[in-house]
Amino acid sequence: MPAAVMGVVNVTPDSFSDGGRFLDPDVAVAHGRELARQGAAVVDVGGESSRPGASPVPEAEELRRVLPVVRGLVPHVRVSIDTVKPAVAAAAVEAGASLLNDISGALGPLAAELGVGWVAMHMQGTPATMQKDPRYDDVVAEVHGFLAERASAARRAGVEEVWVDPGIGFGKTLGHNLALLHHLPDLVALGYPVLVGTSRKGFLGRLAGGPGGTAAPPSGRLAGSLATATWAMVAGASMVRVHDVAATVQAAVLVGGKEPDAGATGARVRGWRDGRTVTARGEP
Ligand code: HH2
Repeated sequence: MPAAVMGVVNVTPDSFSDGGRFLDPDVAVAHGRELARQGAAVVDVGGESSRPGASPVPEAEELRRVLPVVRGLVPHVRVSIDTVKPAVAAAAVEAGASLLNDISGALGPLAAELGVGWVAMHMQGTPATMQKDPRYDDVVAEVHGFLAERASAARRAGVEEVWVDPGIGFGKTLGHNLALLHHLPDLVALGYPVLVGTSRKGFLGRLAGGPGGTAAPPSGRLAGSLATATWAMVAGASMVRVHDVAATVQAAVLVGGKEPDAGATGARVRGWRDGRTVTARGEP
């Protein structure tokens, strides 16, 4: 089963790579539908940037941004809601989202209550300060330990679909990100489906290098994004979170090693590796 591709729709003015492009709900829904057509199994809708230095958005504003987009996409593709606010998560689920993408790693009990899937991501600190001076004694052991503990608590609380995500770029230096990517097979070995998000992130800009020793801008990070997504899938990740869906679906098919059915792009390139298939609406 090839890995699934999660496409990103940021309904924000300030996201680091696509801020301001999808603030109009109609434009956001059209983009999400296009990502689904390109093969995204899940479209992740977010109304608050978590880029380094970002400040929180008031709850009412986040709701205003995401709800029309969730409602517009739900008939067409499985929708996840990228939020750390319980009220936003609950309203998005009411509107049809079936996966909580939780960068705080704290909403497991809410996912249990709402009866939806949950992505537990690791972050050190908060977006406002996380990249100031991230420190770990052993980044791999600490991140994997945190995720194992949160995931098993969520399972015990009754969440059936629990994903773990090392949180690339969230309170991590270039070295921390590379170590976590290198040790992905150990995270996969914990037994939970793994989601990885590297798409267009700053550490790839540093690797790509822009003029005069500066970091390459997000538009110059496709090579690194694809290389890391491909590596993550080879290492056993069951889903990758990306902005460039069409290119990543090609990589997913190549890594999966199976020709897609005639007429299918990612519409049938979806699922996770515990043997279950996920349909567009998220039912096993
Ligand atoms: N990365 C971002 C946002 N949400 N969720 C998960 N599970 N994993 C990630 O790696 C992850 C995430 C940051 O990317 P983006 O949404 O494009 O930017 P911004 O936070 O500026 O909106």
